[in-house]
This record gives sequence, structure tokens and C-alpha cells, in this order.
Amino acid sequence: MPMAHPGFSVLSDAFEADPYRHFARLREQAPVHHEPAIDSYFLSRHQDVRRVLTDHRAFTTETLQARAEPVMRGPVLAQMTGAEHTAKRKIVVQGLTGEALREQMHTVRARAAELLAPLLAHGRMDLVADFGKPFAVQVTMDVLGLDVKDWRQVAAWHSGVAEFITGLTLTPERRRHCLECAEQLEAYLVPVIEERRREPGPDLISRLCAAEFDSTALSVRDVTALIINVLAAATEPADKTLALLFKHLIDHPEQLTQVRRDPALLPAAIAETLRLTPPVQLVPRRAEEAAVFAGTTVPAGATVFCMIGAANRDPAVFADPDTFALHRADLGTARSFTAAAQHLAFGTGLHSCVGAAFARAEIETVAAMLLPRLDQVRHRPGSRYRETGLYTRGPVSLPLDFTPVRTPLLADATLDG
Ligand code: 2IO
Repeated sequence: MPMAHPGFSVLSDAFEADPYRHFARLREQAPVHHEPAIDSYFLSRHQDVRRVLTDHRAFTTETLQARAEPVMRGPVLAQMTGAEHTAKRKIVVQGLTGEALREQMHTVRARAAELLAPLLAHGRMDLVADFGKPFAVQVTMDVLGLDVKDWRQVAAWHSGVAEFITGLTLTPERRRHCLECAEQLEAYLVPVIEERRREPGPDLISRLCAAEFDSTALSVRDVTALIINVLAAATEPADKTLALLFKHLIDHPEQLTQVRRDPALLPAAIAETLRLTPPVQLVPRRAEEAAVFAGTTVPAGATVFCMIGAANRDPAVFADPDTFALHRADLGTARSFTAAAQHLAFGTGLHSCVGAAFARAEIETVAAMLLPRLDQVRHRPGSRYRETGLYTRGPVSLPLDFTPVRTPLLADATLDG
């Protein structure tokens, strides 16, 4: 088995502290890294990751039965295949694109305005704790049609669910805690589902309740799982992406100036953020048959982790891959929020992210609100930048100082309008 260097482990503290430092060596010397403690294979080359995500028959999402289903309380979209997958994916996509998406962006603006109002005058905020985290949870709850006054409780349950999905080495105690969170979240959701069946609204839960597959309404269990799926998938990466976008722009003042002058550059800046520092770093699959990658055989039945962060910095695909450059010729911004993207932050193939268009619109909308109001934005002096997470990864905090600018926050949206 090729090794990056003797004793190297993706489970080590050194790797967690800065995985990016290790990716070149992994791609070059151990493109199929086996991790004995969890008997899993880690793929780091763009070409191998793309192959796994594209060949959904050879590399299945069977891994999610153990990793996601227990906390999702039923099957998630990514576990489905064939006609059922096509039909249910379409239901969710329709709820997160087109007219629905346009409506949702009014709510995004209103939520952002409400959260920012008390923060902007101070000239300082932690973009993660003060804004990003509550914003991510509240927007997702708005989309689903859940009562935002419960957001702290829902955020706590969400943390447990996300920890279960993304934990590589969970203790039995943590597992129990996560499962308890999921059970309580399910108990909270079931009465809402029953109510929306009787009295549908414009929200995503009502859409799921009204939808049919094979001329039959989805069961409460299926709707619950899809709700928790959306809750986790929309919440977990959102605050990370927003904070990473601002970190990169602050660290590259000339690009920040360009984006301020021309907000039409925001999609490129977001796409480049997703390439350089994808909030979802790992995507698991099961190899149904033995498969050979770069001369190394992965046995049938093996768990394979696609290392998105490593693939996205593969010099075979991206020139000067460790540099943040929103004008890079190989970014392909127009395709960056589709399954045809060059970067793999939204995966690719059959199960590529259903929320990509929503994510782009959400981050673009809120970044466009923040930029003009955070004049001379800079890292708080003395703050030490730190990221955490192996599966999903983002800044622990992002304390910013700025010069307050008095601009009305909301011209075009209110929470009831
Ligand atoms: C929820 C890691 C939060 C998804 C997952 C079990 C399935 C799928 C993902 C993303 C983000 C999560 N996987 N979203 O990687 O729906």
C-alpha cells in the first residue's frame, strides 16, 4: 500500500489542523490512501474522484444506510436510484429553483436584514457565530416552513444530526446523543407534516406532502427523511461558505476591491471559494466490485472517501491550484453551480447537489448585502484564524472589524411580504 509518509493518518490532529498542506503529497504518493482504523480508502486525484462520482453503479451510496439513515429517520435522496430517485429529486429541485427560488430570496434578504440590524452599527462582528450560523438555520427553516422562533432548538438537533453524518470516529456516547437529537427532531416534525397535509402552504414541507410517487403520496417517514435531508444539506455548508468567501476576499484585497466595484463577479468569487475550500470535504461511496485506481486495488465492498478538497486542487485540472483567483480561466463559472462544474464541491453525476442553485443564490444575495455595509472590512487584530472539521470544514469563527456605513437594510422585502 503506498503511503504519503510512514504513520500518516487523515485521522491525526496534524491533518485536521491543515489538511491542505498534505494534499499534494497524497495525490502524488498515496492517491489511494488506506486508513486502517476505519478500514476506508481515501482518493485524492481529481480524475479518480470524478470517476467514482460518475460511475454510480460501480460506486454506490450504500454507505449512507449506516451513515445517514439512522439520523434522517428514513431514506435520503442520495440513497435512491432509478425512477424513484428521478421523481423525488424532481420534487425537491422544483421546490428550490425557478419561481420558488425567487420567492425564497425575498425571505433570505429579510432574514439577513433582521440579523444584521443589531450588528452593523458596532463595527465588529463574528461572521460565523453572530451571523452565519443563525442565518443558515433560519433561512433553511423559512424554506421548509418551520417556525423560526424554534431556531435554537432546531439548531441544536441539527448539530447532533450533522455530527452523526460527518463523524469518522464517534464514541458510543456521542452516537447516542446524535440519535436522541434525531428522534426529538422527528417528533417535532411529524405533527407539522400532518398539519401541512390538511392545510398546505407555499413551503417545501407542503410541497413534499402534496407530491406523489407511483400515484401514492409520500409516507410520513419519507417526508420526514427528506425534510431532515434538506435541513442538514442546506444548513451545514452555508455559514462555512459565507465565512470562507469573506476570508478569501479579505486576504486578497485587490480581488475584494474588484468585487465591490462589480458585484457581477460574486458568482465567480463564490465558485472559486467552493473550489479552493469546499465546505463538504468528503463524499463516501461503496465499491461494489474491486476497482483499480492509479495501480492500487480497492477491494469489493470497500468504503471509499472522495477527497473533494484534494481533487479541487489537482494541478492536472487547475493551474496554480492553491491560489485564490476568481478570474482563473479553468474555473468555468457559468457551469460552476451545475453537475458539469470543473470543481467537485457539489459532487457530480447522478447525485450531484440538488441545492446548488439555491446555495449560489443564497450566498450571492447575502454577500451582496454585506459588502457595501462592511466598509474597510478586516480581520480583528489579534484574532487567530482556525478551521475545523474533516468531513465538513469551515472557520471556527471569523471576527471582523469594519467601518459602519449607514445604508437602509431593506428596501424590497419584509418577512410577511
Ligand atoms: C445529508 C454533508 C450535510 C447531502 C447527506 C446524508 C446526503 C448528502 C452531502 C451534502 C451535505 C451534508 N451529502 N448533502 O454531502 O444531501
